Amino acid sequence: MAEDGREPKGYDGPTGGWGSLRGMTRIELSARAGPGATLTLKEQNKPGGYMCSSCAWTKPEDPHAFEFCENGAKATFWDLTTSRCEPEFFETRTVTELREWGDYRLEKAGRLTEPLRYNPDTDKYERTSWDEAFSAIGAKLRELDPKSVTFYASGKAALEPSYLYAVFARAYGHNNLPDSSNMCHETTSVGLKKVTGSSVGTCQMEDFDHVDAIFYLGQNPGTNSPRILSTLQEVVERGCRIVVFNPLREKGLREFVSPQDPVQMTVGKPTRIDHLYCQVRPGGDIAALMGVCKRVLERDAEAQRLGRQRVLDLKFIEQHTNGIGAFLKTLTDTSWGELETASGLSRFQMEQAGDVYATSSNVMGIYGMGLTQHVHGSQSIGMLVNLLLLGGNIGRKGAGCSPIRGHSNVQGQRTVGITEKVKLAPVEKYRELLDLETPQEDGHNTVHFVEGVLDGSQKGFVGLGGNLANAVPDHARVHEKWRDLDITVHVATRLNTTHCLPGKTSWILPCLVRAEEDEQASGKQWVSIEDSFSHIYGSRSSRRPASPHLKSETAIVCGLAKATLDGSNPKLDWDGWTADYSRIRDLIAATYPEEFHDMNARMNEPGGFWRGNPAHERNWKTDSGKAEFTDPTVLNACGIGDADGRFHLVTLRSNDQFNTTIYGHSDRLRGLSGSRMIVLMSPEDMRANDLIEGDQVTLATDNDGREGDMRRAVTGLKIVPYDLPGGTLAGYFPELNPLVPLWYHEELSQTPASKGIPVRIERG
Ligand SMILES: Nc1nc2c(c(=O)[nH]1)N[C@H]1C(S)=C(S)[C@@H](COP(=O)(O)OP(=O)(O)OC[C@H]3O[C@@H](n4cnc5c(=O)[nH]c(N)nc54)[C@H](O)[C@@H]3O)O[C@H]1N2
Ligand SMILES: Nc1nc2c(c(=O)[nH]1)N[C@H]1C(S)=C(S)[C@@H](COP(=O)(O)OP(=O)(O)OC[C@H]3O[C@@H](n4cnc5c(=O)[nH]c(N)nc54)[C@H](O)[C@@H]3O)O[C@H]1N2
Ligand SMILES: [Mo]
Repeated sequence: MAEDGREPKGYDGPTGGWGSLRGMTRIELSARAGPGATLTLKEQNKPGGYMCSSCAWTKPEDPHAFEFCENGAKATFWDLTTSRCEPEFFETRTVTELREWGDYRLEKAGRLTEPLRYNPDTDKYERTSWDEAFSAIGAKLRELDPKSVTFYASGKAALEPSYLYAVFARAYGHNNLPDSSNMCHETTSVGLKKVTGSSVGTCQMEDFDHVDAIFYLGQNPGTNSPRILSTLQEVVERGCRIVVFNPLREKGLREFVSPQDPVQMTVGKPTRIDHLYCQVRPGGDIAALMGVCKRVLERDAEAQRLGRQRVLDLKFIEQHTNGIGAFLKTLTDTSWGELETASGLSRFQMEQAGDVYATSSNVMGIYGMGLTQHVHGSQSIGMLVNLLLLGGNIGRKGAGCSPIRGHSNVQGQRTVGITEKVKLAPVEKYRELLDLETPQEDGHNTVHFVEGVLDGSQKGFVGLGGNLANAVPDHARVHEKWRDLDITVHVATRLNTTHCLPGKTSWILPCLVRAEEDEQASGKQWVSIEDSFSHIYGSRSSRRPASPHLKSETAIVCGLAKATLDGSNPKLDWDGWTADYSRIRDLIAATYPEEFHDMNARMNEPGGFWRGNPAHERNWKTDSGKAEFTDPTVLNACGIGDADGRFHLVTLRSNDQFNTTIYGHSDRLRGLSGSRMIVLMSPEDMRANDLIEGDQVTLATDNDGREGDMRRAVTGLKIVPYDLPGGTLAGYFPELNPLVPLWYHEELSQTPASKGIPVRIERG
């Protein structure tokens, strides 16, 4: 396949199957994964083994012989590459040169092996020692006002380093603790919490044994959480119906062949996953779900007339919910025509989906970035919860609301205190257990931090993983200003673009990956992580690290903290914690006794331990003490509506990518391959706009005349015809991030709205 161009025929195989094995092997070769990498995979997601660093989908109690998926394997191969990015690599390359490489080439240089310090005179990173790095960073951080420094976390680091990272930030003097969640599921943390009292999903694995219908919105399992496909296959095969809402016809939601099943792999037919596929337009979910609710009410009225069992669960609604009246009034006042326009669906499709709901006993809602990354994303989540509440489908076996989280420990990082919101930090416990008084005011989330970079008020950045300068909105502007920071520190496994934007002083601190052995003074260490179902698992590997100079994330956090703080608080035992992580877990257990008691003993139970969820027990931690119906203020979740010549752009991940890490150039499940600088557009829209395949265009953000705003554009994009709703375009993250204005974010959570960006097409 040409590196530049598109696979002409498109992909007609199912998800999983031989295609996924070939995809894995291709990346194993291209990543130059070391000998034994495939054997290491056998330990993945098993009790006693290590937990995959790719997605946050749950790890079953009784795992398959190979409990991993195509993309989990790619992530592991990527981590276990034999390529090394040693200090010598930088001798012949300036940072200015490397900045032009892009993340694909930079990451391909291999695993970072030794601490590096930026030398502004030579414009190069140079070898340094850990001691020198820690003490120089500590000295610089002490010079700065802590409030002007942000500690970012990208969602991979385990619970132990994450807990200590949050303690370090607060002992130093700020709550500037955004994590990747601020660009991802923060809409869930705020929006789902507002209506159910729970900031995380309410389902458990056993609910899948009882579910009859799943409403599956804005999540792409074939690429982003492939292990869920075996579960979806099982539920479909026992008769559960899956109703999908997605502007793209994603292969993983259409058909699947289990690579675990030798018969299906050789002679069997793929399993059809979707019962009904609704190609909503971007942000169309609010209206689409209102249409579904309308139908459910019609079916309920009909049941009442005929003396049949009601569709609504009246007892539940009365006992457990608040605010249905206002919602029903809005529903009655909104016409089918309005719902059709705002959703992009026909009345018939919404009615069919409503019929599935009305004829199912146990219904689950599952969603991802297609809901959270919109200006009114919390209203989309609210509307999904409305639908579930009508039938009493939360807090009951086989039912519930299940956001699919991103990074493998992103939920866990929030759980153990990485948050910019003071009210969510365990302030009392810090005082009681650590004699620590912590700052009173909220810190920066990602958007605030980036605003601070742009206006110069932020002076320092420490990143526990991630590639923040490339993951954020408006990154062309951000890149210009990032270098004005006084200090940038990156704890990382591989080189990326953000590292190539060094501040006035800058360090790269290389760390172990989860699939490597972590040996400290008291012996080999376990770490722990939390999945999307709030289960906590131990993780350990016996694989030799990529370099003898690497440190664990825990050791690095402790090293930085010790060098930065004045050492006057004997309770902050950074050396002791590094020597023995079980002591950190004791501290986590003491901080959150209800959820984490006996953590050291319980984390290695098969299937992990569950830290519980009040909404699962119908205990609603909301202001009213009940689950809240949402009365929507808009019908479409995009922040800027329709206008002549305006399209709404969705930014996507390909099947060969983990966020900004690009493994290769094949987006197999969408039948796309080659250049990532493409714009997908429906053939009808192409005709109407006089465009043909391969035409070169520029996309420019349409800010609806916002005063004082700048021009944002990405050039050099090629048009590719694709099955999409009218008025919709799609292309890749992070290449299209310069089009997302920093101010275009979710209304309650400030999650950047990367799924419904208003743009115009310019030729050339
Ligand atoms: N292999 C791999 N695994 C990953 C990642 C990765 O990059 N690669 N990233 C990890 C991370 S951090 C995260 S957050 C998750 C992300 O996983 P997802 O939540 O699946 O996120 P996206 O890939 O951004 O796309 C979401 C889906 O939403 C659809 N969509 C877009 N707009 C709308 C809309 O308005 N309505 C509806 N209903 N659908 C819409 C898109 O077509 C797409 O299918 O995956 C995690 N797992
Ligand atoms: N337009 C648009 N923008 C988006 C999104 C979108 O859908 N569209 N999605 C958003 C989402 S959901 C997210 S989560 C963010 C992602 O944003 P980030 O989390 O900041 O980005 P990643 O690409 O996951 O970070 C990759 C880097 O992490 C480092 N790394 C990898 N493994 C480890 C490890 O084990 N430890 C440490 N310390 N470092 C490691 C490597 O150096 C690698 O280069 O992007 C967001 N941005
Ligand atoms: Mo994410």
